[in-house]
Amino acid sequence: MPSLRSLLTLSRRGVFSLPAFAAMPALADNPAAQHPDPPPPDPASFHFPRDFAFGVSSSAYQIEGAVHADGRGTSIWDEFCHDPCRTSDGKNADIADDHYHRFAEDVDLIGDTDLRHYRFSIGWPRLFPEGGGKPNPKGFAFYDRLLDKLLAKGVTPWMTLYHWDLPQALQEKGGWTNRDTAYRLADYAAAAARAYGDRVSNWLVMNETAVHAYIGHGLGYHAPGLTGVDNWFSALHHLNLGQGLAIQALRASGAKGRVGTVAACEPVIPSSPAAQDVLAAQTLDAAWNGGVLQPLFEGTYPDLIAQYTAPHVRTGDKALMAQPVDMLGINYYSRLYIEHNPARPLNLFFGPNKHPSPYYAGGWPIEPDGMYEILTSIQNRYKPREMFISENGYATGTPDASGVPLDDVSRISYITQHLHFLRKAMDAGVNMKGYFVWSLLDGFEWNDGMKWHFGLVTVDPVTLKRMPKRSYHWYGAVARAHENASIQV
Ligand code: GCO
Repeated sequence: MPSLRSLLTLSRRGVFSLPAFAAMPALADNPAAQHPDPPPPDPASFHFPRDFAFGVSSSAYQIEGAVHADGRGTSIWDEFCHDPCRTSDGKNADIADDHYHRFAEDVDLIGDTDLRHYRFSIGWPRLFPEGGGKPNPKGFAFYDRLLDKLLAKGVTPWMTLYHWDLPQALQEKGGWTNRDTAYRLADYAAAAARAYGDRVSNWLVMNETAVHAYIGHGLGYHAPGLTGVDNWFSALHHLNLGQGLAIQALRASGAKGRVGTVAACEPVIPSSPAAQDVLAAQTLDAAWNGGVLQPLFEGTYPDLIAQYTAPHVRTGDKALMAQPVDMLGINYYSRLYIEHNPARPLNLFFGPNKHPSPYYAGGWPIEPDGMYEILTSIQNRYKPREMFISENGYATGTPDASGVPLDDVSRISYITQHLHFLRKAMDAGVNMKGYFVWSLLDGFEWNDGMKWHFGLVTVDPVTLKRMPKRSYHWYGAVARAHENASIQV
């Protein structure tokens, strides 16, 4: 039986580092060893409509640090990272990139490279240390400063309200397995609309409710570390309910512009044609993709999981979950490969990827065609008013003695390939309005600690000095060329 630590190397997709997949292709930190990358394309060679947004994404807990500063309350991830620390490298986010104190420099990094859109999240424990009740003025003031700096730099803010950092005080009352938390989220959303509605016109209620429910409440590899089918689907339903209530609360509190949310959506593939693997993949597809999109757009749950959410659904919930959204953010990284596993919830778990995709650090396959597949599938089924890629990114491993690979042509190649398939989806009729690279900075990567580096900019772990990579300059040139392009496409 693998040690707890080896099992805990599961990040959202990093299951391939589990011993069970030792036969997988070597997970080279530098995938160029697997396949030479082409030279970066001309940044002006991409053609997208004038209103298409090129941006960059982050989240509060992964970059801010300052976990005890200015009255911030404890979050479930602070608990997860201490006594004992349950990250695979033993690292926590107490400092992370210290964005809380260095936000002005980071906003300058965004604006100086002509990126005009920044998706970030606000920290619920900073605004309401106990999850509700007494607000923390210094917490609200931090995001005032961040928003004012963004607007002064000509960068449009896209504000995510909940990116997994639930106040621990609410967890102690059951967290997302307690229906009341859905109503606390709505109160928090209303407060954010009142405080920031004069400067924010792109609101994103949730980040990846299905992932938070499954990995944090079903598998226990993410905070709050709960396990089991009932915790998984109790959390999923209350997250969907909270999302609907928060959308209503934002609008009722005067939020202007576009109100939407962000879902992790990927094609789910059986690891083999065996009937039990096919059923496992269909079931996870129902929980991961359908379990969020169907309640939001249709007010129902997919048949394959409805029996698990039913005990938590009350009369009227379906109408509350199904709220009109102006936009839908899709986080796409790669396909998911699932197999039958009787030792795991719902007899399913991540399985080997039998396709010889090139991989990057963390075991993630490079499958840009999967983005086209999932976007066309969502467009055809749900017909969202607008969509955008809210996260798509490439990780390298912790730098070796040679230092951080700043000449990250592999990341440029990854972005290039995905922009190609994004354009292809648009040509097929998918109404895409933007693309946000995950992430601005190398930051905290959840249960993998500080192990994987997704940033366009790396951060020295000791000095916290920001060092832009080649991809930062190249992607900024793509945004600049787009802004200056004379032709409409
Ligand atoms: C997610 C989260 C991000 C991750 C990123 C890389 O999609 O899991 O939104 O916080 O850091 O996806 O795994």
